Amino acid sequence: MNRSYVALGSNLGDREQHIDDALIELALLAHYGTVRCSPFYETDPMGPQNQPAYVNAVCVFDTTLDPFELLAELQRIESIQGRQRGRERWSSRPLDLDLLLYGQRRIVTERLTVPHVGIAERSFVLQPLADLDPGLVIPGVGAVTDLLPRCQQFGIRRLHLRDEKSIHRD
Ligand code: PH2
Ligand code: MG
Ligand code: MG
Repeated sequence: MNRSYVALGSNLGDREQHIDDALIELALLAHYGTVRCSPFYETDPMGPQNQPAYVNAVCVFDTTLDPFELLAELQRIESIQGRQRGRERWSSRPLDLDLLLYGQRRIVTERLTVPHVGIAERSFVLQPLADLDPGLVIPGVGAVTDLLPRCQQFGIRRLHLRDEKSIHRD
């Protein structure tokens, strides 16, 4: 069993609805049918500035999928929610799911890098990680609470708390 942290982002359409829908899909993958999600934040865009603000959050769940199977599932969920791949880097998207952490694993391949490459630099990732798990240490990188005050701040505004999502299977 591996504890996985996934970042969620949306800046097109009904942003919060996209993230809520993704949380249900992720709960279907999660071993106990449960994902725990951070508060939602509205955040200024990183990269091209001629795009709408994002809603960002991070969730955590346990999974028996290996990291590459999990990555494929994240891409499947992005595409069912209208994401078109191969567009301009850092452009607007209805849903972005990034695998941030997978247990204590460090993975560097062409398809997947874990911990996620941008994890230590983005307040819209570190703040929700710290909300979920204040004691979290990112393998090979450091403690989230040490990284947070030093990272780039993207004007993040807390929206509201989310309940834990649980899917009960028979
Ligand atoms: N994601 C991007 C590009 N820029 N900006 C914010 N604030 N939040 C994001 O999730 C984000 C971004 C590409 O993945
Ligand atoms: Mg991203
Ligand atoms: Mg992505």
